[in-house]
Parts: sequence; C-alpha cells; structure tokens
Amino acid sequence: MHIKTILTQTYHDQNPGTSGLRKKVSVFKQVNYLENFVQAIFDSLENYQEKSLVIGGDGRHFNREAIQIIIKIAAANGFGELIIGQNGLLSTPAASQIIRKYGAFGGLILSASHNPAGEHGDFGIKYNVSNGGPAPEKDTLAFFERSKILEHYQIAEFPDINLDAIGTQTVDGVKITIIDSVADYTELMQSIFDFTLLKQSIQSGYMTLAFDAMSAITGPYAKHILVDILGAPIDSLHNAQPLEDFGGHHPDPNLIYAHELADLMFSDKAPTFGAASDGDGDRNMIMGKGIFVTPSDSLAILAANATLIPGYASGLKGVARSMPTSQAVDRVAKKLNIPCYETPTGWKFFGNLLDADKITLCGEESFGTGSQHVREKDGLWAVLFWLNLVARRRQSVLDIVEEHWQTFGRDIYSRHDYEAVELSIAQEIMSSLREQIQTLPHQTFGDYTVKYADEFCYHDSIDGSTSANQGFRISFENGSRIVFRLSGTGTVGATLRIYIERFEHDCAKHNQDPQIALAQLIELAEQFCRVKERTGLTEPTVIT
Ligand code: VG1
Ligand code: CO
Repeated sequence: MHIKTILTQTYHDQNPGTSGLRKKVSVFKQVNYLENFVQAIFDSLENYQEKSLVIGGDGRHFNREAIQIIIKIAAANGFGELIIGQNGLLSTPAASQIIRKYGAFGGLILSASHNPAGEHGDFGIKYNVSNGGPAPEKDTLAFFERSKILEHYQIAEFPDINLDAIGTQTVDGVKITIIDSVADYTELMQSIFDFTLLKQSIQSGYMTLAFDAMSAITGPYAKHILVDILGAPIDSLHNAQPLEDFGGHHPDPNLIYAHELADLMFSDKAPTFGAASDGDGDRNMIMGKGIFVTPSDSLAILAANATLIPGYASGLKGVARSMPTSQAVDRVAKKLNIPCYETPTGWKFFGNLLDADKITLCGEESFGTGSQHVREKDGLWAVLFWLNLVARRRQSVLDIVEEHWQTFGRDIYSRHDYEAVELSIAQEIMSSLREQIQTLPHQTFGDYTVKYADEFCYHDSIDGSTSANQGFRISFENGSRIVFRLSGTGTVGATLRIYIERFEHDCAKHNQDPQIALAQLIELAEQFCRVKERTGLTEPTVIT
C-alpha cells in the first residue's frame, strides 16, 4: 500500500459535543479539517491494527466524499477491514448493531442527526466503540486534545471505492465490504417484535399508519420493514426517499418540524398511528389519532407494557432516563420494583448501564428511546414497539396513554428552546443560575417551594467516572422541576433549553394543555434565567 504522510495545519475547535463533532458543512470542507479529526481519533485509539471499522452515514451532503477520505485514512492507519453501508448509508442504530454483530473494533458515523443538511447545513462525525455505543467522554476528550496538537495525517493512495455494489474486495491488503444497509437491522427487529401479529393487524386494516421519514435515512428501513414485510400500503410512507439536503426539511421529529404529520394526526383523515424519525434514524415521534405522545411518557408507557413484547417478555432489569426527562418512568420503575437511573443528556451515558445489564430500556425527552438491543437510541424500534403494543392491547394510542395516566398520574411536561442566543448572554445566564442555586432551597414562589437546587454532576456507578456541569436542576416540594442546560449539538451561537414538569394526579385535569398547566412554572423559569429580558426574544424558538 502506498501511504502518504500529509503535513497539516492544526485546528483548535474540534471538540465533540453531546453526540460527536458537528459543524457547518463549510467548516468541514476546510482543507484537511475532516482528515485531521479522523487522524486525531485514530491516534487516540490503541490496538486496532488488522481489526475492522464500520463506516456509514445518514446520506446528507458531503457523506460520500467524507467516506472516501475516511476509507483511505483508516487503511493507512492499519485497519484490516472496513465494513460500509451500501451507498454509504447506515442509520445510527443500524451502525450500532453492525458494530456489535460483526465484532468490529468500532465505527465512524457521519451525521449531524436532527440538524438540517445541504451545502449550507451541518455535517457531523461520531466515533462509536466496540459495544456499538458512542465513545465515552474520556475518549472524546482525548480526540479533542490530540486534534489540538496534530501536525500530520496518513492517507493511502488508491482510487475511490465503489460504494454501490454489495460485496467484498481487497484493496492493497485491506478488506472492504459493502453491506446491505437494512438486512441485519430488519433481522434484529424480527427477533424482538411479533411480526406475525403486526402483519395480521396491518393487513387486515385494523391498524393504519403514517410514517414520515423527513427525507432522511429511515426511508429505506421503513419501506423494507413496514411496507415490504408488514404489508402497509406504500402511501403510508411520507418523504421516504433520502435526499442529500433532506428536501430542505429540518429533520427533527417534533410537532413543529413534523407539522404535516401532526396536522394529519389531528384531522378526520388520521390513521390509527403516526410516527416520524430524524436525520440519522435514532429519534422517534409517536402519535395516535388525535394525540401526541411526549417522549417522556412514551418511555414510561413502553416500560410499563414491556412484557407484552416478545423481546422483553421476561421483564426489565431496570430503566434509565436522562436528567431532564420527566419522572414518569420513575413511577413505573417504582411500581415494577426495578432500579431507575438518572444520567446526563446524551446516549453515551447509558452504555455502561446497558453493558452491565443494569437496565433494559432507556430514553430521553428529546424523542430518543432505546433498549439493550443496540447501544444507540432507535427510532424505528420505538415505532415497532408502539405498533406491537397497539396490536396486542387492541386499544388506540389515546386509550393506552390515558389509561397509563389514570394508573400512574400524569407528568405534564414541556421543553422551551431559545436558539442562536449570543454566546456571552448564554454564559451570563448560566453563571447567574450557578449563583442562584446556592440560595434557592427552601424559598417559596407562589405554590412552589424549592426542595433542592443543584448543578447536576453524574457519578457513573460502573466505571467510577464523574461528569460535572450537566445542567441546573431546581426541584420543588410537590415534585415539579425546572431544568436549565445549554445544548451541545448546535452549530450557531448557544441554545438554552428549559425543561419544565409538574405532576398531576387528578384524572379530571389530565387533558389540560401543558402550556397552560405549566404557566406558573414557565414564569418562574423566566424569573430565574431572564432569557427573554436578556435576549429581547418574546417567545421560545421551539416548544416541544
Ligand atoms: C440533543 C438532545 C439529547 C440528544 C442529542 C443527540 O442534545 O437534547 O438528548 O442525545 O441531541 O441526539 P443537546 O445537547 O443539543 O441538548 V441526535 O438524534 O441528534 O444524535
Ligand atoms: Co439523531
């Protein structure tokens, strides 16, 4: 193999955030920018010579070019085999599964997930370790440190690889295998869910569905599983063709960005079930006719009903949720008498608990739900879980949710995002919150008395590591909470996220609009952080 060593300029901004390194495409296209980061990753890893690396992305603009570059750098650095999704495509959960199934050393996933794509959009890259999950913080820190002193990278000289044809070829001693992007994943779903029941319920017309792939990666997966195997009509799929710019969509499945689906589900023409996924296929939005299921409720409901699903029939070891996710799942765990863990935002924090068999299900308020079957959140898995539940319980989504609230009470929940806030203002907000949490405990504001206020610091019970500064929690005597944190996935300015929840036991009050039910807490949140006053914004940019 002919390897070139390229002298490169060092970049100082390659710090991975909540989920990999995400930047504007124009930043990634700077000379040697991607090359440097890939080399920094490989320099930080050990003992991968002759081992295999999985490569795939969500198909956004720059995916194919990036993959060709990565192939050559990985070959030059000594990987023995590269396993690549056909056409360079792999959803994030599928990539996680491929790493696990083929015993790969790790994988590189190319995606900026729910961020818009295209020439003026975002690009991203994330390294996943051998358990299939995102690299833990100690690794991502090492990548950043290495990138800041990197002076050269190594790249093999051979022609671009044809990513379209499935099969294995050997190029200068490196095995390059192009795999079907959906086959292994489909097999895994068949091993978890009752496909016979699903097929019968869909083909008999008992369940009708609408799935919006938002012109991103889940299109081919949904087509194969929902249409080809389960027999849903092809027009159940919306925006199922992956496009390099995601058709201009913001592929973040929520009521705002997936409003076409939302409008349909609240109309007379609504099917039984509606769902959407994000850019890289790890998020899910669940809807039924006339109802939107909040992700926090969804996690709780899946946990409460897990034994109805073949893959979870023997019960759950435990559950986990990210810190800002509502406490709905905690109530289920308590009833099931299983442990419930609270982790910082980001899937990488669930990996150790899943590996150690402490938890079976986990999720985040940000439309992410998953289980031990892979080490990423999994959009289509959540969709199949819900479909299986509807088919098995012979109840509508609305009835399942309302019955859940009757049994457990409702954790009324909302998240308010203030996007593209000036960095200095965001820092000012965070430092003022840091000061306030000292004095807040035991103070009373209207109906709310502060029980505790802190800056969340996570101690990983498995590897003993500590992750500090994970957001501010203000918790009240009546169980309500306000959480503040800054996003680690944005690429423009800072995004302040405010998470608000209140528990409502009274069934007569379960159908309130969350914005009204939470009004007092929303006002209190503004009183604490003064984001409106400081930025001049009158409303959050996004409410979910
Ligand atoms: C957001 C979500 C977080 C999620 C992360 C990656 O991070 O809040 O829960 O794990 O995105 O999701 P942040 O730091 O912006 O709040 V994905 O689908 O983009 O990979
Ligand atoms: Co995603």
